[in-house]
Amino acid sequence: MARHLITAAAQMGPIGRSETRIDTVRRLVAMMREAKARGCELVVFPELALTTFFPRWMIEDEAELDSFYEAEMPCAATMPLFDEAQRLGIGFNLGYAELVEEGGVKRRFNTSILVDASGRIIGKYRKVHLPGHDAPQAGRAFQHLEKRYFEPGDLGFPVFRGFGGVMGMAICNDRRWPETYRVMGLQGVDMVMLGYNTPFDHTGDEAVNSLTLFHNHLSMQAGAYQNATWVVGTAKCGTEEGSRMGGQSVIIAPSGEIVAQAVTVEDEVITAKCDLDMGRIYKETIFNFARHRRPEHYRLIVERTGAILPPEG
Ligand code: CDV
Repeated sequence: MARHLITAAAQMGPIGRSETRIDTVRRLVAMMREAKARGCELVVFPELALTTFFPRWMIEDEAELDSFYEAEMPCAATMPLFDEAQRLGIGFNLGYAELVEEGGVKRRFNTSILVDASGRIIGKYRKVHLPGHDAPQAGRAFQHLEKRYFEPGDLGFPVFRGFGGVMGMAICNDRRWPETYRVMGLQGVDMVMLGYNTPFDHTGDEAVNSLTLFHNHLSMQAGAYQNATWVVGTAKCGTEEGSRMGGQSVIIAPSGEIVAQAVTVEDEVITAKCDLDMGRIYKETIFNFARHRRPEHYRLIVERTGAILPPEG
């Protein structure tokens, strides 16, 4: 039986610092309804989709910092999203800042969840690759303090059965690392859902910054092709509190081809009919991992040299 999953990427324009969860959830619900009206069974929202991208600021006041996190999922403010998903019969992937208290100690993660069409959470992922710094950097108009505000995810890269396939999640900077896709590829992933917030000024080097949108697609298209998986990359974009962020949300096939792409830097729903069996030809031929991967050789090379670079001299 064909495994088709009509999927939406629900890109978001900027979220203002003072925008309430209620306002933001209303925007998410509107896009969820549009996705459903266009026949979708799954909608993928961005990283930190409930608030502005707060790691751009040094926030000293703990209560203020906590206000950007969710201590409960769902809570009263996010419940309308779950209720609407259940009413419409559509699943979703949502990124948010997660606050957990363990033995009186606060732990903070950059998290995403996968919710099925009955409104039930069936998967959780915590961002592994945290870019930026743990302290403010001099001379920057905007900071990138993810290393201060989150700890690296402790759940690995799990995959989940749902939506007729094997589903995986990644968050923003994870998309630039081949290991992200490969760990899920080794578990037979059919679709990687991935939200991002990518400011254009992240390196301080104009030449590199000007390649921001190219590198965005390059990394996701390579990850899709090399692991024979669909990738749904959803941006939060536009000029948010003065910080310009890249859009170009995409749905990418296991061939590495882009089959849908956003054309605005605002709230925009793009959709594609994703054949979850499309990756099979690649998984059985060029990327048949069992037949062609040589992990024992990769290990030997590292063991012999003690490093990946050849020794000097
Ligand atoms: N939110 C992110 O992880 N953003 C990074 C930027 C800072 C490079 C990204 O990889 O898009």
